Amino acid sequence: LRIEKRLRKAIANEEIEVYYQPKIDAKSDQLRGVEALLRWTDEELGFVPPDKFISIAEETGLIHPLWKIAMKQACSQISIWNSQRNEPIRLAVNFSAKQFQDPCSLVNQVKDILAEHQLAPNLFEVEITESTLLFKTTETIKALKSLQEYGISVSIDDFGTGYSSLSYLKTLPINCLKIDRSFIQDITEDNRNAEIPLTIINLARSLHLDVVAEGVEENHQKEFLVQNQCNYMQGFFFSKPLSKDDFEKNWL
Ligand code: G
Ligand code: G
Ligand code: MN
Ligand code: NA
Repeated sequence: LRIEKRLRKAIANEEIEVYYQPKIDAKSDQLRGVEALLRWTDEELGFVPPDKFISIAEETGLIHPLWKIAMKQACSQISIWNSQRNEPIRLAVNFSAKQFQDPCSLVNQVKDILAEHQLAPNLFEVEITESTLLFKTTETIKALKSLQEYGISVSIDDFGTGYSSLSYLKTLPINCLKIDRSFIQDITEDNRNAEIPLTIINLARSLHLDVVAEGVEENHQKEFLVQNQCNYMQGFFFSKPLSKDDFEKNWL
């Protein structure tokens, strides 16, 4: 309850900050885009881990205003960075299942915010978890379809940890699978325990989906993923999520 109160205040005063974690193109070894991840340090509570405040936000209905902060801050920042670059940076934002309860208005708000910041829809990605799809209401699917038709790409986050049925991967509006980091961290120096990442890479390829590896921490994991034609990589090996200033210093 105390956290909820402080969170309301933090949202009202925009004390929540977006951090950016690079996604690397495995073919070119270049920066492809970033995932926006929220960070909150409260005067009284100190640093509050995102897992904690996001689940509270989901329970209390604060997830939508929180998402709006993430969207506006990140879109405005990416737009500034891209105006100074030849190769644009793509932006991925996490969407919570709860937000698809009013899908029509969600889609319109996404379109409005992108337009407001002049961010091309094909540079924007929605990350949802498998559980979002499990709700599988026709409404959620319609919303994802219309985002996709608008040019936005849809990724399934933490893929492999939920209860995905393979049949829905073929029919649902999805562009990309993000292999959960637990599977990447299992890959040993001699490439043992790589069956699951390999299977997901092959599954993605046969369904014409992109595939991202999350949680890449070691060089041998990177090498394995590059060799096996994973499209994109993300993880502490390349960079942890960075504040705007640190991202500019290290990546621009
Ligand atoms: O690095 P990290 O500790 O940021 O993230 C912890 C969890 O919080 C992850 O599951 C991540 O997806 C989630 N998360 C971070 N930012 C957001 C956000 O803006 N919206 C949602 N729904 N989840 C987020
Ligand atoms: O659920 P989602 O994938 O959106 O969450 C991203 C979370 O993963 C963030 O908390 C981020 O800090 C964390 N993360 C990103 N890269 C790595 C990594 O290489 N190792 C570990 N342990 N966590 C990571
Ligand atoms: Mn994510
Ligand atoms: Na993830």
